[in-house]
Amino acid sequence: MNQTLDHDSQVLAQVAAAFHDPETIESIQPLGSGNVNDTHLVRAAGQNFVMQRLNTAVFRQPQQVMGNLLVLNRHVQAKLRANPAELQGRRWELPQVVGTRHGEHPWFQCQQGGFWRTITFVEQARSVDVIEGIPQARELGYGLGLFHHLISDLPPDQLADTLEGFHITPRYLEVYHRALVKSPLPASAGTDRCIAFIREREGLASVLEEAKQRGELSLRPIHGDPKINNVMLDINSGQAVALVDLDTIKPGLVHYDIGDCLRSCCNPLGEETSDIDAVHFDIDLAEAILTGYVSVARHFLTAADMAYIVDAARLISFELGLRFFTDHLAGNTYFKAAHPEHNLQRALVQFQLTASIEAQEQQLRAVVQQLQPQLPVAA
Ligand code: GN1
Ligand code: MG
Repeated sequence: MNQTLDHDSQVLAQVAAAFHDPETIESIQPLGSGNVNDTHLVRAAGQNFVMQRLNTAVFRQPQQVMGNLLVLNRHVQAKLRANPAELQGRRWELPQVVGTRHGEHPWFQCQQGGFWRTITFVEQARSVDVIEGIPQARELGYGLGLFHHLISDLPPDQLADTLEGFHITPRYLEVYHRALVKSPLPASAGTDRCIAFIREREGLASVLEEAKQRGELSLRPIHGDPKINNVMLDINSGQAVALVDLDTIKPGLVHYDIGDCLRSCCNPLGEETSDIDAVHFDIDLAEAILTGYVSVARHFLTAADMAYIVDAARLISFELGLRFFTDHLAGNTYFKAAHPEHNLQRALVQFQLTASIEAQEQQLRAVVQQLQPQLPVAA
């Protein structure tokens, strides 16, 4: 390693040395574009690793996040050993927790602050921020379906609730109302547009939570953040080979995941675009994703689950817009922002996407309807 390290690099080197013999560390580089944690690629002894500082303002009990990862790993590794037919011959990986060299726990608490952990890197794979075509959409859907299938028999109560309120849209609405009252920001065309958009849709915020309370939808283990670039695709075959970013695994509704997958994959301009008016939801991509998803998820999906898929796509797009806008009002304390209007722009993108889903609701329902026959006949 280079001896003339700046302060941050020194901290990174010190953290990496908690996981690897310093003699073997070849490089440490920033990795990915996460909005919450800090992620680095560490190369040591000829192997790649992902070293992350968990954002403890978000994940207040990071030990529980690690506990969930270990529970998940045990369960999925056992399933993979049985070589399930749903793999269809593909490789499927789950990032593994890497222990510290001397510590009692598989994480490192740095004196300069921060809760750090290391996991294995999925080799020979890449992720995309913006979808590249229909066959890829099918794979992204299949990848989420396979992930859900592999954890569908893991009792959700074996997982800690590491992020209370995550994807509970009515809670985000409450937080938004408080932020709106307190925000010192002057009104602008963008903020007025967001406020009006939210006001017209407050009634839809509880659609999934009410279905859960009525017992129509049930809690299952979920990924929590299966957005497009958290699905790893094999660099040669293009097949989905892993879902990464496993910190939000916890009990929830699969609809949060399906909605997040649809909103992030069917927005061909991507969530970081500044061309707000051109944002749209591509229904052909949605059809391919859902076809891939249902082809494996049909083993556990019910007809009631299917009935709420379109609501989920609309709701999770709306919810993310609401979360970005609330953070803009609160001074960008949750999502990393590159400029003061960044979270406002991101919110407008999600709201435009929501409107596009609403405009195509009937066609989307027809897409879901036509996938129903793939479900096994109820006993
Ligand atoms: C955050 O940090 P990242 O990019 O993996 C957020 C997700 C959002 C996503 C939007 C814990 O994920 O819920 O969908 O940004 N994660 C958390 O890009 O809040
Ligand atoms: Mg994430």
